[in-house]
Amino acid sequence: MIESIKRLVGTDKSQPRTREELIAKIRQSPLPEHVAIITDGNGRWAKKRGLPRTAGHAQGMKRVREIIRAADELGIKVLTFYSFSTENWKRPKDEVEYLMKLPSEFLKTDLQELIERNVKVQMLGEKSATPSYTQSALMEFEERTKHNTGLILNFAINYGSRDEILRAVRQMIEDVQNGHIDKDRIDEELMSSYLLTRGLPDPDLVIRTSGEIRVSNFLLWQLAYSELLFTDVLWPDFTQEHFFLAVEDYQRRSRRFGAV
Ligand code: V0D
Repeated sequence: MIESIKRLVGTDKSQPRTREELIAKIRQSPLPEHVAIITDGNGRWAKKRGLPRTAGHAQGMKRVREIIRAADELGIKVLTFYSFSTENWKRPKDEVEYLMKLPSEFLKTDLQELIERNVKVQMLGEKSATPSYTQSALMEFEERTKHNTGLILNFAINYGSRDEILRAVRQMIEDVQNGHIDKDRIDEELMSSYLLTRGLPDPDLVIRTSGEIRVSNFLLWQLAYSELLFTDVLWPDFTQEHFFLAVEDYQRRSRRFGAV
């Protein structure tokens, strides 16, 4: 269990609380605008049960769906999932193939609900390296939800933060050379505008499941001031309640330490 959640549960004398009480309480305090999640532990979850790793990914996708609903219900503005890193190509071929089918799977089961929820789906990362059936599912999500004004849902697919920063630097140098920008005008705001997250607020809260205490090339520039929450819970076991408690933990931490 999340260390800070253990602490929270242990010190909260008003236990037990219903889901609705928890949500109502959370909505009384400032929310994190942007929550980003590293969804780790699908393989380990499956191994513990003697199942193929792909079974962990299937259960992981169900949790993605539940957390989208929870974030939408709370009124969070941006939710980002680190679904596939540039490193993940090194996994067994059949596992990569399975992962690449998930977006089209998700399209069949969830696009309608996301449209009804007014969710806007966006991608971070280089789509062009993925198979054509993956690309068309991703494009259909983006296309069919591009005018929506509710929750912004980002999937980082084939994403790596150092690569993102390098591309930004190269583009900025080109724009200095062709006179579009002035070298002396390069500041944090301009740099942010060259990143894939342009236009989005930086993550306020980053959650990583499954016990690893690293950021692993995820949003390195953007998480300069983020609250980080690491939990031993494996992603396929991460429920809405874990999410609500994580947000509540964030609220307690940001009250204590102020905005920075
Ligand atoms: C596996 C846990 C949803 C993380 C969740 C291609 C690892 C299940 C999507 C998805 C993955 C992506 C884009 C989109 C709609 C859905 C997804 C991948 C992996 C990598 F528009 N789950 N999911 N994509 N997993």
